[in-house]
Amino acid sequence: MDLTITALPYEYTLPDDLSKLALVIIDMQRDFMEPGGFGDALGNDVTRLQAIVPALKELLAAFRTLGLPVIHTIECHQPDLSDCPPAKLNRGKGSLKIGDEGPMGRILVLGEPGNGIIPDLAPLPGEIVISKPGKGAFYATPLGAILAERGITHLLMTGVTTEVCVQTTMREANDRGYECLMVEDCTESYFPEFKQATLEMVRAQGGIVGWTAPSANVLDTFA
Ligand code: C5J
Repeated sequence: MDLTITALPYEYTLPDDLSKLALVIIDMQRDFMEPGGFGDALGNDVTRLQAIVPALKELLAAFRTLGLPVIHTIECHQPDLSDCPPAKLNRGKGSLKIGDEGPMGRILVLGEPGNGIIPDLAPLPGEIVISKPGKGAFYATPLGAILAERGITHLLMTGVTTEVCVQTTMREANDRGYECLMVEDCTESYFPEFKQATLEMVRAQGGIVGWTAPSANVLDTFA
């Protein structure tokens, strides 16, 4: 297998041992993807996020076929909201706040129907699922310890939303020394211009935060 992915700002080199490469799928939850969830309560058009599901499903299937690590994250809070700082709880003045009862259960609360991952991308037994109270997946979670324990050094970043939880996690990972590539057609934002700006800013200055590439280039490398 050729261990390079055609990417920007230049080719991304995979580790010799592919088990050191993980697919990170950020927050593909009904709360962000479907009407009646957190994203919708904040006034966003959630339907546009659906566009990435087929490509992400294909990439996930490739990782599963190769037996490579897959890490899902969910943004969520405990039912008593003890892990939700007032600054987050009160931000936004949306139609529903975190913890309020919505059509899919309590908004952004762990275990509620709306807080789960969409069925198309449901985790399989054995795949890691990180519950995170913040935007970044390293904050107040065991993610760093899990990656270190498994010797994972390279991360393919996907999910929603590009400029919030995906970018925050990629920046956290970059500062911790991980080689990160954001998969362009497997991440989406409520704001197309923010997605474009994020892709450009992470790969600017020689890849100051990392690389970007379309999923076809990743799949070509695996073929
Ligand atoms: C947001 C996320 N946008 N998963 N969360 O609040 O990006």
